[in-house]
Amino acid sequence: MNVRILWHVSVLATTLPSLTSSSPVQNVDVAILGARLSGSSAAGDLIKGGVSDAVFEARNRVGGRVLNMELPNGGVQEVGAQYVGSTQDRVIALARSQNLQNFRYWKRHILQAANAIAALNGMARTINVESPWTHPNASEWDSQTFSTWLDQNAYLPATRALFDVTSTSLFSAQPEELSFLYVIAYIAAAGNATDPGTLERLIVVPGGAQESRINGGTQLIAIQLADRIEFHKGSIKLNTPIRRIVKSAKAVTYLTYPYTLFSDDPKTLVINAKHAVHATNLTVQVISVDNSTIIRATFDNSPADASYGALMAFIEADEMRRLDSQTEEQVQAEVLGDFVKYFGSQAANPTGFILQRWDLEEWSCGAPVAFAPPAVLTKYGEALRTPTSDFWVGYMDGAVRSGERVAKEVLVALGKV
Ligand SMILES: *[C@@H]1O[C@H](CO)[C@@H](O)[C@H](O)[C@H]1NC(C)=O
Ligand SMILES: *[C@@H]1O[C@H](CO)[C@@H](O)[C@H](O)[C@H]1NC(C)=O
Ligand SMILES: *[C@@H]1O[C@H](CO)[C@@H](O)[C@H](O)[C@H]1NC(C)=O
Ligand SMILES: CC(=O)N[C@H]1CO[C@H](CO)[C@@H](O)[C@@H]1O
Repeated sequence: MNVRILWHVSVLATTLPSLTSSSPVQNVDVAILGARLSGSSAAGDLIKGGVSDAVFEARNRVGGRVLNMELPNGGVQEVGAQYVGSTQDRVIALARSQNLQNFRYWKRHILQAANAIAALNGMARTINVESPWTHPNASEWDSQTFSTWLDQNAYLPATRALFDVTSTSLFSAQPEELSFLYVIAYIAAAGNATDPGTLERLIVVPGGAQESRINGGTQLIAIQLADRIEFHKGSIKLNTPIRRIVKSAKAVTYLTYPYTLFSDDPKTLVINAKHAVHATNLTVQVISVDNSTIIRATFDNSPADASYGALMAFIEADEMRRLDSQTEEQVQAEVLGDFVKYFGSQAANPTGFILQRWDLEEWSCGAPVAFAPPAVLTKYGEALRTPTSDFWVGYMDGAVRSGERVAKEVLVALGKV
């Protein structure tokens, strides 16, 4: 049987323990790397389809960059992915099937630079979301940055400032870092098979990707997926980073673990799997174009019942790079300084404060999404795209779509459907 390697896994260039005949062996039909939304939804579908599987997760929790945190008042705040919106049908259907309720929390629209947005949307409509690199203008667009295009099409200072904030909010990257083709393809993916992607759907709140939140916090989706896997006697192994994958002549995958960046434990466990699924790898109250602030956008993050008030903000791209080496206290002081500028002196004394530094997390290395600089999509697009979703790449919806697709493909390959 062919071994399918879905999704790229980076292998660390350290000395790896060797496989020995004394290593314990576990046999499963399918081994799944990563208890994120994609891996967990695939695992649940596979188990329902009669396939034995095991999920291996490096962290001590499920959900990846979907993470709930508790405030001192008991309220739940997401510090990772939290919004769901129009055309994100699969993640909304999954949450509904789990009896999770979404709610609309927004009050205001953002201004739009209408002509540039219409031009971007027009280009996005001509993209084939399955293979953006086959577009007749792919080479031209992939050889320039988003910034180059903005220099010509959004050069008025106020318009440019809005696009700069849009870029850092969507990608946590400056326009100078992004391939223009990647930006167009990302806009094209902000839709589904019947509703083409638009930039508005990425950035506005009503009708867009940030339209709704999930009552109780989005990590409940990952936690319930994990419960479904365990209910069906599947397993999720936490604290289990997979460091090495070996294909043998019999086309069986061996996955060896455990040891972490910091300990070199020579123990290995060998897992024999017929298939491997690699599932490893977000409007607004304030939009600020004042480059002396580190917070450029804030969101009302109060719970559905408004029992307390919460503000959420991102520190993006160059601002976060500047703060990477600072302590939590220093970052908190800068954030509260900006909040006071926007909301007044009351904002200086919150009853609780949560700082989540995704850029310092070993198993994420940053957030919210991976992006392509120029010349990556046209060269490697096919290899990068195969395992992921055509729509809502980088969003919870795209994760659920890819998990569901992979489960279907594996069930077909194993002759279960
Ligand atoms: C696309 O999204 C819209 C809004 O969520 C939905 O009504 C429509 O059924 C979706 N189309 C498909 C093909 O899923
Ligand atoms: C592709 O590029 C050509 C030349 O720059 C331009 O005229 C054309 O409008 C572009 N196509 C799209 C879909 O933007
Ligand atoms: C902030 O913006 C002003 C005006 O656009 C510019 O002159 C200045 O260099 C910018 N400062 C930083 C730190 O980017
Ligand atoms: C396993 C894997 O592909 N990890 C990647 C996740 O995304 C970060 C940031 O985009 C990469 O640095 C990792 O290599």
